[in-house]
Amino acid sequence: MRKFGLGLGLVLALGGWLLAGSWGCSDTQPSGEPADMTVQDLRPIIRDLAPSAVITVQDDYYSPQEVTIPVGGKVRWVFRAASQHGVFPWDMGFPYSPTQAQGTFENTFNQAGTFDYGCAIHGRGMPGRVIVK
Ligand SMILES: [Cu+2]
Repeated sequence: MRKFGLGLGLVLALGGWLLAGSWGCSDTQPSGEPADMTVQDLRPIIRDLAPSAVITVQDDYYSPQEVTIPVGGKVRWVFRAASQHGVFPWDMGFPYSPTQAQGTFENTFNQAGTFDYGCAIHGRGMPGRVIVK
């Protein structure tokens, strides 16, 4: 009985310590930092996470073939093909993708313009265009 009492006491003490610890944590966080963020602050973060356009790379075309995005927007190409393809900008206006059948490739467009691209293997017979404005 005495042993049980000691064990219970330890459990209660440990529980109290854990409780105090967890309450203590919230006190030590920088005061109100997340609450001070506005929707305007979050917008570029959300924009960086979510692409402005998603293009599927298939045999042998991009779908959609043309997208229009805002300056600072991101395009994600999702490769869902049996054979290998690429995303190759003719004027080298953005980095080119690896040649692949499956996988993804992303690019953020920070300047306005029209970016024509094609497939590194199938050339201009597989046209694509990103309009940034
Ligand atoms: Cu191709």
